[in-house]
Amino acid sequence: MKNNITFDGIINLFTEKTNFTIIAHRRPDGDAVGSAAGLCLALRHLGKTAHWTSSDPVPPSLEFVPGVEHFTCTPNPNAFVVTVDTATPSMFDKLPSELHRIDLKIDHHASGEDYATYNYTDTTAAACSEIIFRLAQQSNALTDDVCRAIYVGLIADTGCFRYANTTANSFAIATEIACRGIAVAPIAEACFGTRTPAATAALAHALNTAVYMGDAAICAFTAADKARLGMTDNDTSEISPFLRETQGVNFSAVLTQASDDLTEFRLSTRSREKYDASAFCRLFGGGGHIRAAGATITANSPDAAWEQLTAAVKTFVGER
Ligand SMILES: [Mn+2]
Repeated sequence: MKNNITFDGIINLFTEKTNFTIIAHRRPDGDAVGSAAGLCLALRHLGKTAHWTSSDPVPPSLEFVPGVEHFTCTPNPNAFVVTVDTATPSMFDKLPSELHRIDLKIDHHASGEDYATYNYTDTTAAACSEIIFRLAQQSNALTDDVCRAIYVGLIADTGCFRYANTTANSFAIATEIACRGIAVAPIAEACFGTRTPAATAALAHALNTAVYMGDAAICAFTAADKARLGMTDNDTSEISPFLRETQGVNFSAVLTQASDDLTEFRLSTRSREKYDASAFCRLFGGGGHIRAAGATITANSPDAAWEQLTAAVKTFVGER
């Protein structure tokens, strides 16, 4: 990947253009929502027309984020189209095809593609929201609500400033946000201190069924498991990080069968220093970060998907 636009070049585009459609990746997480909603609010503060979208709805746990009200299911393809936190076209290809002509990509993933007219990737940013913060700041568009949205992305991708990607710049941005008098504790409480009853049930299922292979921990949810536990796909987001917390576990993987397409199994992985989770996910055409990555496995049955996963894990962790 190679940037073909500078930070200042992006500021100029934000000044020149009047109408924006922002795309966040499918199954939007805290950084995707924080980046998209934050950028949307900043552009609106500049007097622009701006909406944002994703191929999946905003999860209920992130509906509190300022700027979520500008999410649209009918995005304007004739606007200037910007993707945020979205490494590859596969992360937005379920959106209408007229939206696939991307004008500007703003991202922080180390793996990905330059699929836009203008591509800007800063892999030193712990969260894409960090880039959006600096862009909004330089554009004089840093409102309190922009900061709140960005803080969501910042704590989501750094795990509340615990992960290896956390830098002095992450803390500097948090400091600048706190210095404005914004109450940060309720944001952290909403993101990290609250769980749905179904997510707690999902955690119990994971703890009861996890399989350990060498220093890897893996578990699976079939569509039937999800129905029995009353779960949505959002209720599994905590599980792969949780499994990794066990002493001696250096890699965790959670496989979840999609309810709408029973041949689709979503894979969420986490790793410690020893392994590259994104390299593992690339085996299945996915990607992400070194410590947190995802992919989709296609299989005719949960058993077949599980077999694919365990075979790959066995080779990956070198267990015989
Ligand atoms: Mn991100």
